[in-house]
Amino acid sequence: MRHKLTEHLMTFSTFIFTFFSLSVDLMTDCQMVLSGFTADEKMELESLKMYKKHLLDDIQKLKLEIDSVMAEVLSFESTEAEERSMEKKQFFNGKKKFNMDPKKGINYLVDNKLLSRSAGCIAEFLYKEEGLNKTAIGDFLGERDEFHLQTLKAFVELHEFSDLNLVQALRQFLWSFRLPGEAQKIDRMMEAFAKRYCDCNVSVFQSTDTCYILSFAIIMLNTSLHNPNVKDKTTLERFVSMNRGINNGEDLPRDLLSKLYESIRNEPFKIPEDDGLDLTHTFFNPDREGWLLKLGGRVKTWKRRWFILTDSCLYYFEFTADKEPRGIIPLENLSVREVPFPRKPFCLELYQPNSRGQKIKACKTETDGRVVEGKHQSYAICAASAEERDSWIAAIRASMTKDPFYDLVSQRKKKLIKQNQNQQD
Ligand code: 4IP
Repeated sequence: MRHKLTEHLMTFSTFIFTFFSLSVDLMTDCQMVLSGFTADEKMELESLKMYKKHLLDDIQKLKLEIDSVMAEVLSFESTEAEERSMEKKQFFNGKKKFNMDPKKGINYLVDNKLLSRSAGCIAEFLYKEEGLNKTAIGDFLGERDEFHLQTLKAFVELHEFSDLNLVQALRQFLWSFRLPGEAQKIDRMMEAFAKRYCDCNVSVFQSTDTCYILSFAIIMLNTSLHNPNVKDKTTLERFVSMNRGINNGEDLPRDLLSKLYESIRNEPFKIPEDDGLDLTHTFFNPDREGWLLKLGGRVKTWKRRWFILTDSCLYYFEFTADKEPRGIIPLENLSVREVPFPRKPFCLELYQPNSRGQKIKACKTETDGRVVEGKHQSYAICAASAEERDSWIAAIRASMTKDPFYDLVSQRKKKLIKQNQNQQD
């Protein structure tokens, strides 16, 4: 629209200048023949001369006016382009902030009028916008307050599950974000998923709870069949028997279960890679963090390291602000206990109760930057006081026993059993 206006103004000004040049030519011709005219004709020519002068003045004024309008239009265009590039920059910043801290990122985008604070708009942003960290999306959607619940509902409703079997629907759902680590968050998201699936496929399950329980059974089946660390693979028979009576006291059709089983066996779930590029977000809400001393694996030197306990893993860093840890110790299959050390009174030990003498599965960064396997048979770690040591031991133990899936599913199963009992009474 604005470009059209500029074009018109330019055409008009070209026309004025052509007209101006023609008038000047005409007047010059008249002057050349002036000597051969009568007094009346001379007067007429004089008035023509005056008219020419007015005309020239008007043209000049018009020209100045056009110049000033043109300048205004051009400056308006460049301001608009600047504003657009500023907005683009702010939007990019908002996305970056979101990846670091989802709530802050959304507030920033809303405050800068780049996103409307409505559940629907935010859900669409989370579902469609490229470059968002899927862990951050999961964290945001898993929050408990009413607005986040509405956003989660709107987000789930953007998924179309009609005529998909449960595995196909889960594939779609689990690709749009990363399930958060916190049990209650997982619960809310899987509940919303189950509700949406049942709304899209009305006659498949007798209740949302059935869909919820079976979804977890499928996720666990996926881990069992495709995680190389799980030696005892779930068979179809076990999968069927695990899910006995979950359809309001009745069994689900064997055909359905075996179809779902085959689907997972043939193709594992594709879980989005963590696209945060660094581990920063992992350490947002650590279970515990602080300075501790750690004894080396082969060379027995004590090193002061910043420890972060989160997601059933212990990370240690040289400096608190480091983005990459020096070492990562997964706590799976480990135990923790107090241990006495000469001249180091407040020590704890991480050890493998079932495979003593073997190296603990862990990784560390060598001084040349290579990531290698850890060399420890046990980790000796020293705190500054008995109190600190004990609270680290408690936090590590709590982190080790955290199995969100197990608790969620068993609660839901209990609820179903109770409902069935009430119906029978
Ligand atoms: C090193 O001792 C440090 O204590 C390392 O700790 C430790 O690696 C090494 O153990 C140990 O040899 P020096 O620096 O005196 O050589 P950090 O990596 O925290 O600096 P861990 O595995 O404990 O991280 P080995 O087992 O790699 O030798």
